[in-house]
Amino acid sequence: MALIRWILGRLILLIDYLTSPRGIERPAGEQALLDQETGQLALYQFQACPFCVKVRRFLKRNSLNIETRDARRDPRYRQEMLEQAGQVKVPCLRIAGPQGEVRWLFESDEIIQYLESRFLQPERVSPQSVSGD
Ligand SMILES: N[C@@H](CCC(=O)N[C@@H](CS)C(=O)NCC(=O)O)C(=O)O
Repeated sequence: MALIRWILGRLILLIDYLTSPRGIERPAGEQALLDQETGQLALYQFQACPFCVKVRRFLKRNSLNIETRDARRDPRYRQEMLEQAGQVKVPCLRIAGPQGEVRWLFESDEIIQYLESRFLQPERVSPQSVSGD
């Protein structure tokens, strides 16, 4: 079973590599501003998790530069998730607010929806407006 999972994982990574989206180009100033805002976020993930691949492809397609943290390979990140998010389930978006407050957002679809509404719509939501609140 572990072997099948490993093979499937490699296959997902290969397909992801071969069909990697290009990303969009923005004016430099606009991208720099966006990078500054997304600097408050981090995506906790596993490399070969299909839900994580989905979110990473979304980030790439939309040129959202968000730090990715591998919670399988790096025990530090795994521990952070356990202690602060309450579970190790990926993908999970760590959202730091302006006062240093931290929110953890689970579910790939929720993460994509949050990023879309915060960064890709003309009308943006505030950093703390996480659905499910
Ligand atoms: N519905 C969730 C599914 C997430 C999920 O099942 N993630 C798996 C990895 S693919 C996980 O974190 N499992 C816990 C573990 O492996 O420790 C989503 O769309 O994000």
